[in-house]
Amino acid sequence: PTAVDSGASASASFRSTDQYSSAGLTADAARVDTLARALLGAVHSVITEHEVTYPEFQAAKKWLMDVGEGGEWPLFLDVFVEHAVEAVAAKHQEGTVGTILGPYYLPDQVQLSSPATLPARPDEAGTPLAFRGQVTDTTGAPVPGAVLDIWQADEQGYYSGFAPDIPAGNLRGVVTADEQGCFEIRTIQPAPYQVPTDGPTGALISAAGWHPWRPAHLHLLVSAPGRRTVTTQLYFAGGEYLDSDVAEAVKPELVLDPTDVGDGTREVTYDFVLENA
Ligand code: MBD
Ligand code: FE
Repeated sequence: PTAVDSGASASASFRSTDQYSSAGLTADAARVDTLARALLGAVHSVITEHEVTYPEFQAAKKWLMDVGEGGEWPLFLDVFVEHAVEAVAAKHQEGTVGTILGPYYLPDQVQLSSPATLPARPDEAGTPLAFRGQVTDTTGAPVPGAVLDIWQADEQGYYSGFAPDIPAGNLRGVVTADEQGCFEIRTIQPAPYQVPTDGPTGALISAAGWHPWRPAHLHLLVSAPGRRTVTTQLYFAGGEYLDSDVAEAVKPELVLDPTDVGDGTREVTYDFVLENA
């Protein structure tokens, strides 16, 4: 998939998806003054310290315009900035450790009950994965009827809704756990994700000599009435890019180590703890 297919599609989704909403933010001139002044001050410092030239300033301006016109702001900001925002939020959170949401969440996917199999193509490639666990509260009590909204890339690293030729809803689902908060989700192991190399975000990455990869991951929103929703991602032990995620969103608590059960299927258990809202 090209940048037009993936990075840019995230712009349309961003504007219409509750999870990305800034509703509830109140106008506060003092806060805007503080943040805008600090941000502009940081930019001015970079220019002064590194003696940024006019051609560099104009190239940066063109690149910023390209990111907007290409619809890649959600992609760029979630890859390079969201981890810092998440770290601030995490300071005041209890329960299971989370990480960034990223640009490829889509709401209103198929509703399933545990044990569930994520929608997949008849010939979906990839190692089958059985993912099980239990959702509890901070006292260890089961949370009945918890919901796991899960989405992932396929074995080529592409997300449905953000790549051509993948059916809508593929490898996405909203799974309700049982009365004990227990769940089982059958899917395939995703592949690492590559930031599209043909858009402005990819152009920056290659101009800087960085690599464009995220380690393979499952995305989850784990929720229940009266609890704070956990936004997280789970990674795979031994996988590539775990130590060099371009989005800096890996945490040691989030690395799964599935075991092969013999028939080619891999199994893993991971429990979630939700704090009260
Ligand atoms: C992804 O799949 C992702 O999870 C993030 C955080 C950024 C870009 C692509
Ligand atoms: Fe992702």
